[in-house]
Amino acid sequence: MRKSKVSEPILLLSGFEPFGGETTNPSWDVASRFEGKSIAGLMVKTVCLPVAHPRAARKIVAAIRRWRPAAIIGLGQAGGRSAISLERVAINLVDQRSRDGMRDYEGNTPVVRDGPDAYFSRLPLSAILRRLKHEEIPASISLSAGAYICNSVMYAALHELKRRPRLPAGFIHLPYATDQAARHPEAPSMSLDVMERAVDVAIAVTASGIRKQKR
Ligand code: PCA
Repeated sequence: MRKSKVSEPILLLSGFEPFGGETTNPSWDVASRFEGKSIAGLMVKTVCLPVAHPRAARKIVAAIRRWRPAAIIGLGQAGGRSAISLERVAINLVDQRSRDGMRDYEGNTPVVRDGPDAYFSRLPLSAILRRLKHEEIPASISLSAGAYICNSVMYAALHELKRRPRLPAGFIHLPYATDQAARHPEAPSMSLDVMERAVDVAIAVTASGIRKQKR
């Protein structure tokens, strides 16, 4: 990694503020390490999102309009998962009832009114998974990004990009970081350094997919 040139295409990398009683969120702790870095010809711009609907979805859409990125990767914490989760699908549903302290949206609020039921990730998930396995980083493809704020951000980004179908965009959930592990002794955790390596791989593989498109 090196400092970037201004002319490089942008990869927008998002993370989240802490939520649910945590004081940190590995998604932002990892994302913020990449701000201004150049990886495989893409310059990384980061944005930290609130864990709130609809503010998070609005903020990612505003960042897409502002930075006009060539690729987007969203990061979020999925406490309890044991591996890097490459999300395959985002659904048009925000269900916040199960979360303590959050407002009750009666269950079935759409992310985007009258939007399609779902969007599929446009990241090269199989290629990313292969590279992560090669690096011996635990990872898997996930069929559910949930129905909470991470899902809403993935959905809102893909909806915003619906007229740019070749632009790679998607979402990756991260386990608890080791600094959170003491509060969750039963749950798996991963070090921020390993998660950083995983995100670096995801960015590099995404960048190489863009280069292949151009050939
Ligand atoms: N994880 C939550 C919201 C923010 C985050 O980091 C989720 O999975 O929806």
